[in-house]
Amino acid sequence: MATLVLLRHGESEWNVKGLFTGWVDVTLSPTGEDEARRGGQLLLDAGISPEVVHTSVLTRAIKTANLALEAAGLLWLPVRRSWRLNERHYGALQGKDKAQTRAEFGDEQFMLWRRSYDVPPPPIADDDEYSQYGDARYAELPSELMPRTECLKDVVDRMLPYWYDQIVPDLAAGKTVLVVAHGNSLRALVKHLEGISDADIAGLNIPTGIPLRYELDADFRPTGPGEYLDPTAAEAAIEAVANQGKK
Ligand code: DG2
Repeated sequence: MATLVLLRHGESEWNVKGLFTGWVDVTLSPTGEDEARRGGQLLLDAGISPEVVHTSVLTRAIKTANLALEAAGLLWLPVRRSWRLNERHYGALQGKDKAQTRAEFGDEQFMLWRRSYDVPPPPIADDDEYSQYGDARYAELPSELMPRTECLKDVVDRMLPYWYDQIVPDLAAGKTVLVVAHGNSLRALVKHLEGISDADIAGLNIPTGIPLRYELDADFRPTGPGEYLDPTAAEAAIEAVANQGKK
């Protein structure tokens, strides 16, 4: 038995503006900072004490982890980071307004790009102002692994090696693990953990800043459904994520 806690970063500046973000490295909004601190307090109140932390290499997840850990008195914990926990690369949609995109392309195409399992948005050009091509943090990423767009299936494929190689060994050592990542990289992980079908994953939305706890069995499968540490707030926030792009 091991405990795994998933935490989507607090609200980002682009979440507030309603822009597709993906790999664009935006920071937290003031509300997002508060959400991150509250996430740490929720861990503390629930008596959950992570022993190791994994984050993406994006500022909004890193800051969220730091603020949550500080609130929980755990800023000293070992932290590992990987691009494999990054948000889904949103391709040419990065920097675009979600509501405008929905109005321009229609509900069906918007939802295909946003929530289908295997339809990626068009790729981003390397010279686009919102491309990550040439970003120093990906210098060691072989060029063929550097995404120009991703669907959720691509995220599952690049996230799972990190799950098996880096996170599972921590769980196998009996450690309580905190993963701080993103709406879609966490959807990919929850899909794997709960065995959600390619069709049903479209209906799963993850709110910002509310820890989601799993107890795992010896095969690193959940013994029951994931449990949000503030279920009432999670319910409303999940609805808000689902409705993004509707104005
Ligand atoms: C959001 C998710 O990512 O957007 O890339 O726009 O979790 O890093 O804020 P996050 C983005 P949706 O897929 O929910 O539209």
